[in-house]
Amino acid sequence: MPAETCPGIIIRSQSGFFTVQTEGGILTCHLRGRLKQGKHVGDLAAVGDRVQVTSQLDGTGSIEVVEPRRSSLVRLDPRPQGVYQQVLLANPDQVVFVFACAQPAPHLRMLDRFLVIAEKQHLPALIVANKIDLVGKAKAEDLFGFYPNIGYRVLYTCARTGEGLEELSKHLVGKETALAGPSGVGKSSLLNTIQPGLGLAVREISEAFQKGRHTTTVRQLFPIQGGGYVADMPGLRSLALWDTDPEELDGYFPELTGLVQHCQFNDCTHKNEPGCAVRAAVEAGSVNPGRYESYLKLRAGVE
Ligand SMILES: Nc1nc2c(ncn2[C@@H]2O[C@H](COP(=O)(O)OP(=O)(O)OP(=O)(O)O)[C@@H](O)[C@H]2O)c(=O)[nH]1
Ligand SMILES: [Mg+2]
Ligand SMILES: [Zn+2]
Repeated sequence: MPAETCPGIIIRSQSGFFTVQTEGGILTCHLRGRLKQGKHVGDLAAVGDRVQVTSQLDGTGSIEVVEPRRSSLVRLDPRPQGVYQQVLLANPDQVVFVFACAQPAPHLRMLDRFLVIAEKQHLPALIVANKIDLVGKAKAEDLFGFYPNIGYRVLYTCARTGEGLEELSKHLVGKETALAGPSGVGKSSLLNTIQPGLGLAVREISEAFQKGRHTTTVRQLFPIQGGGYVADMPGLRSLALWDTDPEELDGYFPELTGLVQHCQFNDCTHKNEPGCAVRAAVEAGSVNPGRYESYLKLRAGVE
């Protein structure tokens, strides 16, 4: 019985079932068996994938084709039979990293690691400094203010008062965005305020600072008004920098890429070699010392 296919986008995936948004509505689908044949080293279908589906008489659907991805946010998962590529999000246009100015205190070395991951996966990154009500704009700019100098835009927001949310919305419209950041920084709160009606679970203040699991655990794309989708991505903390050569790291720090060619040794590790242009720039104050610390930490991790 040949059925007509129609295009759609996977907006949710759970236990082998995919929720697909099509023009005609939402369809719960499974992956057509023949797509699973042969060897595969990563997720065949993931949230964000553009697909072709057919609908069955019982009202469910079947994914017939997964279109090639134009980008993806991937986590490598070591398994006994080899490293498996887990696709956290297919086809993102950008990643938005949300950190709080306080409660929890921003861990900028973690932000730097996220930025390197975005660079490595060729995804434009935007930084959101949320909870500015807790510290004031001036202190917030003390914390995050140098990032624009190295090419990362910073938006200052407050999910409580709505400050900065109009600008954030502008950056989200028409794009597919991965929203990431530590637990408790207000990712779900921001989405709820931008898009009333989503009703995402937000942690109670009393539990907000307990370490452990994210309140948000299901991977899902939310359509936003005016077009586009946002994915609230829990658990990026465990996203390791995989398969990266130490020298490659230079290329993922935008403020270092133009400098390294001026180091005296072309295999300079920028730690303590004589004639190191990176160290000279740190000492002269043109490279942020915290970023240099992040560089050394990451470099030690991939060596
Ligand atoms: N003062 C203040 N509190 C905020 C702001 N945004 C969020 N919160 C509070 O911060 C706590 C955590 O918010 P969530 O939205 O659940 O944080 P999340 O980033 O989604 O956390 P996970 O789902 O665990 O990753 C809640 O108590 C919110 O009310 C803000 O701009 N200012
Ligand atoms: Mg959340
Ligand atoms: Zn050097």
